[in-house]
Amino acid sequence: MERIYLDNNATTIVDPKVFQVMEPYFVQMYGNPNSLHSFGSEVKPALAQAMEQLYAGINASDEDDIIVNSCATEGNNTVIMSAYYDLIRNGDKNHIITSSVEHPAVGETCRFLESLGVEVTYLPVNQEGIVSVEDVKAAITPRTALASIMWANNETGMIFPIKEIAYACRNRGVLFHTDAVQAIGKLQVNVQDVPVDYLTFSAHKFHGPKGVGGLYIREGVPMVPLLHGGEHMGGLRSGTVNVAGMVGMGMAMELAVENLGYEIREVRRLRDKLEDALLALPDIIVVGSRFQRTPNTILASIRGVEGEALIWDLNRHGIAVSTGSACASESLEANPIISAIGADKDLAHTGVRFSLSRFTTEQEIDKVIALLPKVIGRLRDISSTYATPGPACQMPEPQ
Ligand code: 7TS
Repeated sequence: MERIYLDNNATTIVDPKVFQVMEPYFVQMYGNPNSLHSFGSEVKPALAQAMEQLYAGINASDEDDIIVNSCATEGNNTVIMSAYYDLIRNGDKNHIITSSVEHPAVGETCRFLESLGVEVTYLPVNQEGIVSVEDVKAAITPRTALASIMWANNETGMIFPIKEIAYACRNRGVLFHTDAVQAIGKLQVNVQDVPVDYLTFSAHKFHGPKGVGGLYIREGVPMVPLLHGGEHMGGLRSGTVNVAGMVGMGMAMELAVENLGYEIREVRRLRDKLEDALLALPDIIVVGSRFQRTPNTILASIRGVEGEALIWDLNRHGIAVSTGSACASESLEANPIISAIGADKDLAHTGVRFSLSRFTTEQEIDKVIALLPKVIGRLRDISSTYATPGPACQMPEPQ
């Protein structure tokens, strides 16, 4: 059976061009780049090139740092724990601002700091699923050390007003971090234009390998390392660098920038085609305006259909979608985003996320479009709630 992968916000296929540049660094050029012999020195040019590709990809300046690490979870933990060690434990701050819809790599790290006595504000999102600049401004106090707000949400694809939030933080002397995992390759990410202090990304979300990520740190901004050891990455992240991973991430970043036009035009066109087909069916809503979303993402709420049930049915047909974050989906809890936007509780379990990539074809989308009415119809036929929706099952009116 031909399978169709529409879960690209969870992870992506490694671009064959990325795989090709990584291959020599396993059995041919396997030296430790810190070694003084030729095995070590021969890998260095590729690492330097990868670094250049990363700097160019986000338009970082030479004075800024980019730490190559293991994943976005590590990058997010590094920034938040650094604020704790530097400004809270050893300073006079005691407050962090974040949103209620961050990935657990931010949310759970903040919760851990709460257990150590740090005050955390979890800003709500509006019915479009967006954090407002005004809310960020209102939450800042003289004791705020850091604000951490994602660039784009992984479940809805909604794009947050990061430039305005970054300026609001800078104007009040608050360090600002953004988790840009879902932005790279889907939106223009330019740290000259948007004054973030820290930014995290992860290669496997933009057709690079798993287990390698990056943390951008603006020049002059404080950073206490999470991993201490052999002074790799200028002492900011010790541990022998994942050479093949870094080379692959560099190439993946270059290709992400190169393909951004295609993503914005073609991936969006296919996404919109799928979204239009979904919305043509009765009782389906899609979270957030498509114009304020990453070009590849749809979070649909299908009344009367359990998200998990739809996933299993589609999976039987070889189609991969998700209920939201794979990291949280084993818990079978109500989709926190659909809860956060204020939908009634009958809709909380109905979220299904479709996320495309530049490898998604029109033929694949057409197949999914042809199948959806049948699968949804069957699940609604056996639903105990769909036949008799009561008055409590209404979506809230947009404000
Ligand atoms: N931040 C965001 C916004 C993410 O979407 C993810 C993964 C991470 C951080 C973690 O990245 P990692 O490199 O540490 O794995 N998000 C998802 C998702 O939406 N479904 O599965 C994983």
